[in-house]
Amino acid sequence: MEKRRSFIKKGAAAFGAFSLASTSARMPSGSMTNYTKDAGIQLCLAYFWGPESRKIALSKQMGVHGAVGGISPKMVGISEKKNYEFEVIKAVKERWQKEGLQLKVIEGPPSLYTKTKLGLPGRDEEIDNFITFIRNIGTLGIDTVCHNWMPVIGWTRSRVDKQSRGGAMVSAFDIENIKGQDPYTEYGTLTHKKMWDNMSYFLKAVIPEAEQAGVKLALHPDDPPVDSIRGIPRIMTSVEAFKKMLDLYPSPSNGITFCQGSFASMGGPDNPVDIPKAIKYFGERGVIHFVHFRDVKGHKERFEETFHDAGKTDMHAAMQAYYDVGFKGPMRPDHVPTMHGDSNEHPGYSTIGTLYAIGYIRGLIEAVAKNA
Ligand code: CS2
Ligand code: MN
Repeated sequence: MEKRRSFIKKGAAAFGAFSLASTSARMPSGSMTNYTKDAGIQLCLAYFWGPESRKIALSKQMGVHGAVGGISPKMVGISEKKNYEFEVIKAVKERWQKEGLQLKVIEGPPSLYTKTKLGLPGRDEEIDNFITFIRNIGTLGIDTVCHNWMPVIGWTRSRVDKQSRGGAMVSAFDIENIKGQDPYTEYGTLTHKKMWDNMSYFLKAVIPEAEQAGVKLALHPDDPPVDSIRGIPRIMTSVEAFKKMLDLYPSPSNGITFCQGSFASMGGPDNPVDIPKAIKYFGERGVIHFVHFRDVKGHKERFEETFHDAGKTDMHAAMQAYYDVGFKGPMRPDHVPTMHGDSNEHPGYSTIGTLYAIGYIRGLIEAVAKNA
């Protein structure tokens, strides 16, 4: 009996050792040792209103060191200079470094040129300045620019205080609300073809320079992705439109800001965009240079923004798609709900909402990467 008991004990011990040995040999899944933080994705926050000290402090506590913003001469005390000039861009880059952050993507000025998008006199000077800007950021090692093709009226909503989960406030859009607006802006109306012609003219002038400078342009979808607003046509409003844009000038420097919320609000109630499929398609083409990871409920003519875990998209499947295509570029939470105790002064950019979003995004990345 004694012999049998000791055999079982030895057997169990051996088995235990074996299973431990085998898992240690196999590096147990879930171990931190062989996990690259955020699976190599560069998490960033947007600082469109300058170096906000509370947001910077929270970013560093979260270990999120990427900054996204525009080039503001005023921010660095050189107001007399232009935002595309080397000295200004260098000072802005160094200002973020001083805060312990790295300017990863330029989103906002100077990449918002109206005459270029509308094809007005003076566009060539705008394009020349944009090329100077591209050359300068390339020299300074900033390699991604988020731009958009929404002249005059940028991202727009019907309201920014819609009640969401637990009383948080989100932005919402209903096309009925804009039909009553003044029909036209000072620019009157254009055709969609004219907007495409202007896009082609711009890409032909700028993409060769961006290639030379090692800079990637990442075009953001029109938001909301409706046909036109107050006479200004919107063309970047579907997956097909992005395929057409890419084919206007195929190049690693001509890519996309995959704003997931904007893509999720494309299509009608019965033909939503398949987000993981779109990520896979554009990701396999190597043209997703920047991601805005957010979600909505609804469709192009009527939607509201949501908490990252409460929208229409399977966010885990979306993150799985980024992982599967090997996306390791900059990603930011984009718009978030304004949560209790936070101001709604900058709708979509509440600090508390951003904390929740970063935690959710990081958790999703880890879940995907550790189950790969
Ligand atoms: C946003 C942008 O509409 C969107 O999805 O990413 O509009 C962004 O908030 C603005 O470009 C900031 O200036
Ligand atoms: Mn966006």
